[in-house]
Amino acid sequence: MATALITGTTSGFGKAFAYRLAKLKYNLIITGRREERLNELAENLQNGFGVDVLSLCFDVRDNQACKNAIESLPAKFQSIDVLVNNAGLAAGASPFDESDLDDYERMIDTNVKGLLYITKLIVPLMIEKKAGHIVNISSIAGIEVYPNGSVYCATKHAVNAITKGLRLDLLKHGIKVSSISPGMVETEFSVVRFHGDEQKAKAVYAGIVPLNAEDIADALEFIVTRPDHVSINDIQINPKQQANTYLTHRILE
Ligand code: NDP
Ligand code: 8X3
Repeated sequence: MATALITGTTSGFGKAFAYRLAKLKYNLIITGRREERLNELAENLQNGFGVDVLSLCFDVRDNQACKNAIESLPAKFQSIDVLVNNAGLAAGASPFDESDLDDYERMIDTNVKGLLYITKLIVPLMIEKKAGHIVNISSIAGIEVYPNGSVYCATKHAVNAITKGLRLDLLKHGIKVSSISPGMVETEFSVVRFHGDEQKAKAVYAGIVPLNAEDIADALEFIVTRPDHVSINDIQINPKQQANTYLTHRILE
């Protein structure tokens, strides 16, 4: 059986990815900071799909914690076939002059540095076995910059540059590198972005039918189930009512 490591599985895409890959019979390493959610998820995946699940609770912003987690992998989880770099967030949605430096640091530390810390630890394991697949979760924000989102967009532009660079550098090792770049998906993402303000979060999706985490899991399933000779570079996926980052067709009652 193949093994996948997914970061950020306590919610949203990551949780849907875990269920989808368990359905595809992957053994799983699931990660996040909320231990109770991780334990519950691990139990459901093991009982529901008969796969082996290892739960690792740590903050991807902490390089030493990432190292400790990966170095603690039992032998049977050390051969990782798929790495899904999913943990990430937006913090704040204000014009540059009104936005908060702490929010910038949270986004850069999580979306860029956290992704690098994990990738740096997993790539040698993949090189050793001359196989593997890295799937980075980017965003439409990595393609277009929108008002009040400069730093979040910058982090996803960075994810795209890293994805392309990894694809070049890991080519000779037989490692595939893909990304998924979704538009608006209703998860806990907007609640986190607006620092817990549920009303502001709900307003993001007013008058549109947003994507849901299952739609993104469909994209991941497509990417990881292609034949070995096929590599999907990126899947950009939007709701029907979203043309780009700032043009949505809202039908308000
Ligand atoms: P959620 O907020 O629902 O999930 C985010 C996940 O990331 C959680 O499991 C959270 O776990 C984890 N996470 C966040 N910070 C850290 C950290 N410092 N260390 C470890 N884990 C962390 O959001 P989504 O599922 O929507 O987002 C997943 C990814 O998709 C992100 O990279 C986001 O940028 C991207 N994305 C989201 C879109 C959307 O519209 N929803 C669209 C395009 C891309 P915990 O809090 O337990 O640590
Ligand atoms: C999240 C998508 O456009 O809401 O990455 O910022 S967007």
